[in-house]
Amino acid sequence: ILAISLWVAFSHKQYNSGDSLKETIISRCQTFIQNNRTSSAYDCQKIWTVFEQAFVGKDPCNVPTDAYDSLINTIIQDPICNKMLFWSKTKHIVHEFTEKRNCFQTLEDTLLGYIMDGLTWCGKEGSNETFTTGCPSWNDCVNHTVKSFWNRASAAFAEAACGDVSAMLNGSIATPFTPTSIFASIEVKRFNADKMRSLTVFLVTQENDGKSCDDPSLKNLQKELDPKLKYSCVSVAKSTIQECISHPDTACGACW
Ligand code: AVW
Repeated sequence: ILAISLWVAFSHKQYNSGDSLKETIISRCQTFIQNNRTSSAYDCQKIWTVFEQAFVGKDPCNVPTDAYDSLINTIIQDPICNKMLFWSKTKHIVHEFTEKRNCFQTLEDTLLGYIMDGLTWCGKEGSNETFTTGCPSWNDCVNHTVKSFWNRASAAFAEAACGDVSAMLNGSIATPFTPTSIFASIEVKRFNADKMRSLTVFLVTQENDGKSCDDPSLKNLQKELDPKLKYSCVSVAKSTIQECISHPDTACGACW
């Protein structure tokens, strides 16, 4: 009896976890389409099916980035040139800012990024289920199910970057341009100087950071860029951004 109860409880839990991920993904997809008047050509049910095919039945540490190619191709969105905003170690403040006004668009403000932001998922070899708990941690393996998704989605977002592009980096950490970050290791490497005109770094600083646009890691960033791209860096106090977040009516260009 104990074995049967455990089996019932266990299988029910697993069923619910995948089921609620599906509900979350489909409802986020529908919300985004309604709120952004995005083309109704996107079929949320189809997006779920294509998403699932990337990892279901696979070892959660053996999902390479290209497993998500079909998903990326299904959900492809036109980039909004001159508004694209990349970020590294500034996730919270960046999204508080972009949520309130339309000056910038991050990956998480696109349909794909919006749907997946903050979620955890994985499959299991020999199983057709989807799991949201018991998945490996981000740094446990190279071909990590969730990490591969963000690497693939970030690569596509960066390849599409066009016009005047911005990046918000963190001036309160030792290396604002960290080589191991997605921004440094994936996105910057995929910037296409034929589509892009410039990169502006907004370095978010706090009073006692001592970090400025002269930071050596930002010199490394500059070296990585195609010389055809115009590079600039502006140091912006965190309090100035917060002020702008609390006054959403301030025009984009008047924030700093
Ligand atoms: P980040 P990136 N466990 O702030 O430059 C779970 O370092 O890398 O900025 N999730 C993790 C972990 C972890 N240990 N480490 C990183 N992440 C995820 C996409 C998590 O969601 C946009 F286009 C964290 O918030 C940006 O321009 C996120 O990776 C660029 O990639 C970023 O970590 C930011 O990537």
